[in-house]
Amino acid sequence: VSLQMMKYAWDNYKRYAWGLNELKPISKQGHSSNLFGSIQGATIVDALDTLYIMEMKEEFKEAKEWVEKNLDFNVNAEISVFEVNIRFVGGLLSAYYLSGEEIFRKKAVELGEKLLPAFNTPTGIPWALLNIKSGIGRNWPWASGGSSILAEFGTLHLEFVHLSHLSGNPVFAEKVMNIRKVLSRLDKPEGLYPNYLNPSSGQWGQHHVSIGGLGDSFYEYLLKAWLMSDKTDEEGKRMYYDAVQAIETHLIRKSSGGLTYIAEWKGGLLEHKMGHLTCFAGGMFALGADGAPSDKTGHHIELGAEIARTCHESYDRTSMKLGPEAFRFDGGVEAIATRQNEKYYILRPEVIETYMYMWRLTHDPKYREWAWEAVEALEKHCRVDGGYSGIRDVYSNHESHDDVQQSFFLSETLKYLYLLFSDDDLLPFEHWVFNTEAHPFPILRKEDESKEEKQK
Ligand code: DMJ
Repeated sequence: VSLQMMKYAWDNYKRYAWGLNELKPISKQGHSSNLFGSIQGATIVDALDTLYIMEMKEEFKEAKEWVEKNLDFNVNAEISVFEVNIRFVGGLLSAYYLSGEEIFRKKAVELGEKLLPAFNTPTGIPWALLNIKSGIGRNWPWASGGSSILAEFGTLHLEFVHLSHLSGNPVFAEKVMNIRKVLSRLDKPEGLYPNYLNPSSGQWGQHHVSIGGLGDSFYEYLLKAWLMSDKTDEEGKRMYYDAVQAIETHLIRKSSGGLTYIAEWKGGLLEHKMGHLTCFAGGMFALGADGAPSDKTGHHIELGAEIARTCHESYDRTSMKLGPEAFRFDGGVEAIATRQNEKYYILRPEVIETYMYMWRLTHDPKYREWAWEAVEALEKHCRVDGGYSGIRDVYSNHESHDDVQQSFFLSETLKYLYLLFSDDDLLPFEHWVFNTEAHPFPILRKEDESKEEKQK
């Protein structure tokens, strides 16, 4: 089924928005997001590996040809360093590792080089936004007194380690190791990492902590950096398990109805709200269970299972059976969105991602059943004439579509569904880690490194 869904999403993109960033499936035209500036083709690059894994050979070939002929980074564009890294660098790297086609390696390294000026700050903590022609960077005007964002500068590590590995140029890995160093030296309030850090002063901004938006993939990349290094990156490992300990103590709570959730922390006060984005953490806890201290392994799996259950409830308690952007545990509700501007669903993957990890790690059939419910809901409410669209209010009885087919729907949501209903030996966890946009990167083996050393 996810294969047919992919075909439908792709064919419509091709028909109405080929070469543009994303598709507007209702108006049947291209959608341009300012995250990528004037870089084009986000859906193509994000979808490459999904096409490859699903063995959609014709489509992969036409996507590759588009990359060869049209993917151009010599543009005057202000881009989001984080978004371009996870979708474009990540998409090109995984396309290279899966297919072995040199063009993807070349483009990934070329783009990586364009991103380097973002690190020209007093601390080396990169800017959020960068003009890739002039090399001038700045931060989001809304971010706490000129701060950079934890989930943005903390989600470069996997890609940059691979860029050094593939180019032979250590500069990429040095940049992200320096981010690590700055973070590990800083004092952390209650052991927690605030979402805002000023790249000039090296001081935290507002003490807001979140495992959802603004924080999320920083934690994910600590764990995955350790896994991707063949478990040699001890610092990443230590920082991950210490952070999870602090998150458990200060952020994880149980509702009176028995649902475990992860709250947000604002200068010591809890906001009892969980974002759809936060739901990825169920999969992360389960993936990290193996490396936890031996008496904690079962506990981390259990935590993953409880988050999965809570996120499933957030879907089940809507009329469309698709989860809202954020749901609350206060004012007499549990796992329900109470504010109008939190009731939307934009084809996000996090809940299905967690089902996929839980399925692989436990083989409890309920995760496939829950994923199937999501497939039915997507088909019923999000599939439209010109592709798949997000929904403005998942509690309503009639759909109001947002008219965007997000590129992560093809790279993540549909890929995770496909993996969930495939055998475990398709991209097995022993060999691959997924970046935060679901692009698989191979684990870098210790033996291979020492072999390379010898050859030198
Ligand atoms: C994706 O771009 C990535 O998963 C990112 O980590 C968070 N936001 C979207 C999906 O919701």
